[in-house]
Amino acid sequence: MKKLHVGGRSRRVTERYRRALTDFPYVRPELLKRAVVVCHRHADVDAYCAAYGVAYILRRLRKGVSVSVVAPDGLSIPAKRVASKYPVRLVEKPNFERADIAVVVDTGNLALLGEFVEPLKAAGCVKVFLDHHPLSSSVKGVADYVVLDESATSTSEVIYDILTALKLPVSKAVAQVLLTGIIFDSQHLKLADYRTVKIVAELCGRGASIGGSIRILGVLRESSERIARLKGAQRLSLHRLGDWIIGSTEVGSYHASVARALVDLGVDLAVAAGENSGESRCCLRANQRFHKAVGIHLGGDVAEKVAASLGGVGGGHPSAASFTVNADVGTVIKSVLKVVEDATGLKIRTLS
Ligand SMILES: [Mn+2]
Repeated sequence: MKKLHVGGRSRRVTERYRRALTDFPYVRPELLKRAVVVCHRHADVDAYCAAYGVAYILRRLRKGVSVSVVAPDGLSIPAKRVASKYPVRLVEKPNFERADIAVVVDTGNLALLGEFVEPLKAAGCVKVFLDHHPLSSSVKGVADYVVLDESATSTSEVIYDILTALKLPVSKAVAQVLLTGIIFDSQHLKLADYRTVKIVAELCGRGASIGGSIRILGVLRESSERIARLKGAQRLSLHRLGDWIIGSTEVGSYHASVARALVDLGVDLAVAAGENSGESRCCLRANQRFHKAVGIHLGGDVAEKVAASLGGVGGGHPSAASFTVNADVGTVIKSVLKVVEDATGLKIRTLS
């Protein structure tokens, strides 16, 4: 099978990318009976929304196709909120052997598929990866087709590109869901560029609304999440990296939300970690100023490195990343600070 990899940092839409969009799903629709759509573990909003969009596209292309969506280790809390309003058929144990196609969304590293790595590798079906993360060798080794736009703020944008390339009608529901994925991954459009804004405008033209997405994402947080954010602030340790402020903290849950909250409070780089049955999860968030000036990629330069050194998995974006390892929280935070020191060549000073 001819593999089609479409990548690059360029915003320029290449002919190859355009062809990849119009050829999706690379299986003749009449042969499509069963499809599995796979999100990365602990699926975030973008992954869920992209999966919703793919399920919609496949059903439009082939009436009666059975589409099941799988999220290893379930959905993140905000993704659950999207799912309660816009459900898909979520299954715990997908049948890869009987599937004609497996579409993996928003997953830059194969290890993020957890227990489904081996079943996916072994499956005889066509394997398609749709993404906006840098292409990893682990994905290259398995994928038959990759449609990837690293300059897109979200995989939901890539799904919208496919929808329009195939000239499929965009329902109000799918417009709202894709817009929600875009709003989430672009940090409420803070990272949006011309093309993102153009897609957002088109989705709003199909009946979606920005206010609607923000309401789904939940400005009103559950009290448990607010307590985690407040505890995160209460237990905050501060460090200086040159003129930059790094904040580290320990919380049991809502790590991503806590890290985001610390950035909102004023740290340049937030490290929120917590232990759960021998495993530590850590989320990293930085403000755009830090990312632009310091130039470290929290996914590739920090999360992946710390995860590799402590025997775990991780990855992410330039200013948002996470990882899970088998180590205690103290070791995790120390390792993050050490990797940041090594990557920047600056010394970290912990404030008392
Ligand atoms: Mn994403």
